[in-house]
Amino acid sequence: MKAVHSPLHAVHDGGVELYRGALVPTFETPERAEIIRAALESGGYELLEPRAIPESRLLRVHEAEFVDFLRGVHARWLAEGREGHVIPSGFPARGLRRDRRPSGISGSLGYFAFDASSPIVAGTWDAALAAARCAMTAAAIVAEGERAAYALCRPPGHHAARSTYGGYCYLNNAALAAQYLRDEGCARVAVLDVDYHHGNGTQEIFWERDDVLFVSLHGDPETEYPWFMGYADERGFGRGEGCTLNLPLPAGTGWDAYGAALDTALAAIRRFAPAALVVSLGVDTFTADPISAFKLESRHYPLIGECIAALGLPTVLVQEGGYAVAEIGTNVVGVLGAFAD
Ligand code: SS9
Ligand code: ZN
Repeated sequence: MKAVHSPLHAVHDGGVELYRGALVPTFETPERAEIIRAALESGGYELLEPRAIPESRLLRVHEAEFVDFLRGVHARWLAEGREGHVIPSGFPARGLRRDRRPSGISGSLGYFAFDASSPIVAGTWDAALAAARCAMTAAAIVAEGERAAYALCRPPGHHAARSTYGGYCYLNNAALAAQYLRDEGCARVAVLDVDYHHGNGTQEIFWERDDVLFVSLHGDPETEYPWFMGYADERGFGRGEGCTLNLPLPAGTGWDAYGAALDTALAAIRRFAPAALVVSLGVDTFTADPISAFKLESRHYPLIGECIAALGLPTVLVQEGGYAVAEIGTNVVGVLGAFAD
């Protein structure tokens, strides 16, 4: 099985995030991708660099103004005499105007970001673009006839929406892969998000569409990030009504309840009868994950892979979260094994 990886991920580094009242080093580190890469190499996966897919392809999913902002914000931050990491500090909450995009840098940041856990450093744009290209390259490989391909995306993507970033995510790699498959002729595409956190960005992007099904298993947003989306009553809107399925699960969820929810998710995907599948593959459901609260063990990841592979669909697997760095390679390759040739 082909795995797409770019060394450029490493230029997105050195960030700090606001976590429980303190600025701490980000949980989302370059080491994560290096450990996954090493596990892929020892597992015999064929590692490829992404194709030079034109940036215009990003506009199939993201707003042009947002893409321009992400590309330029770090240089602007420095040009205005600020130092270090770009972190927003104020957001248009209820009662404030969200129709205005202030021209100043602090207001622009609050307008395009939705949290303070996603620093922008000098290399963030290059890494995010490389990750998006990894996902679209994996989609291209599957569109060309491979049964499955894996994109080692870093930074991750599922929290990034059409014109907002947050949750360590800047460009929505999985949504770009799903749209790529649509544009290459797949009539319907399903996105299955198994990251611990709800994929609010992917949900928003496809919210009003009936050609892309979004199904997510995640920690209950009553207590878990991103808190303001991912509830079971969110089912899509307009033509897209019924094409979003959220399965929030309580903290402490182990394999039995997880496996049952996964069966529900897979049944919905079978009913939708897509031509292809994109998996937002987070392994922060692991019991030792430092920011999550499910209780899956390493032996459960091959079972997840087998259940998903049993759909028999052409499948693009896109890396999302997973912050228990020591086991991240084992857990990811555990899922991928079910798709290996
Ligand atoms: C939880 C803070 C969470 C963002 C987590 C993003 C995960 C991406 N107290 N910060 S997969
Ligand atoms: Zn996550």
